[in-house]
Amino acid sequence: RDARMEWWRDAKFGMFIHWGVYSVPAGTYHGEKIGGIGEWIMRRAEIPVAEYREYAQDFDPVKYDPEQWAALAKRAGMKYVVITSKHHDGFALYDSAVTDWDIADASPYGKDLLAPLADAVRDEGLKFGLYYSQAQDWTHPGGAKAGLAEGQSWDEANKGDFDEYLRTIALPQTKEVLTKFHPDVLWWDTPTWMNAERAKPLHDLLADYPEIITNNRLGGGYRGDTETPEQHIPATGYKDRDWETCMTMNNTWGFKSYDHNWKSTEVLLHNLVDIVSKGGNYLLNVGPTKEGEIPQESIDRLTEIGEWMDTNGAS
Ligand code: FUL
Repeated sequence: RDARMEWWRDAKFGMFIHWGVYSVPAGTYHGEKIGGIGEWIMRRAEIPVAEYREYAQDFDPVKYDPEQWAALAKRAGMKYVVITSKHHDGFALYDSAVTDWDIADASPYGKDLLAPLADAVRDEGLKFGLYYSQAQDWTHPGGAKAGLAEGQSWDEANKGDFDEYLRTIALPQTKEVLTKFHPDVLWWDTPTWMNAERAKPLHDLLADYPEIITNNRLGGGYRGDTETPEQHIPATGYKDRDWETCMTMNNTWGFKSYDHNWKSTEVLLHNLVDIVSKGGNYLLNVGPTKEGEIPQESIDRLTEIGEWMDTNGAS
């Protein structure tokens, strides 16, 4: 089989990181707890763009310690890390030339978050991957909005032409993340409003990166390299397809201050063994805070998984 997939198949276990401006409201809007996953708060509460942008003023991760994060992934026996370069709220965790809605221009932190993590992760001998929300974007005009018809929105400020959004934001930003960080994995998500014609230019960018591994969420019929069951373990795996179950440790990907529904270490280990025995990978999520800290509950569990690895894991 495909030599390009070899490291990924051997990896079995990776860290997913959902981090962004949504860690500021952390699940609460105007004193009200908003249901659902934390990184969807803008969409769920239909927060106006101007108001959501203000959260970035409070996204100042001075405690961010990429070496610690990379060491934690390594300690847990993980072999790769995939972080959100831009999630559905449109906010980029690196300095993007095509927008000021990014960590360098819109936050007091004022500098790229991704290169230091890429370096730390690779220094630990792990692979580095990027998530990029190519279709949904709730800030840049024209970006897709799940649950709404094309062109519809809750706010005039993010209405616009989807094709223009793809041409002026998604395409150049995908180019940026590929050229700046040379990710080993590119993780597309939610192909809302996509079709074959719209997906093709994004897909074609990958031609210059023959080693890169992509998932099945670009849209337009592109299946990528991997299936991505979310929050569940397929009963029998997938025939003739590589696959990766992504899963949260509590009930949210992005940090929510009041979500304490943590899975036990025992359950996480059981999931890992179940997935690996069926030929898949386990991409287990952490959702750091606005200060840049991985929740202690996640650190505890990953450390305990590392202890289990010492006696039961393959090196
Ligand atoms: C989903 C997204 O909409 C969630 O916010 C999260 O990123 C998950 C991994 O994929 O489809």
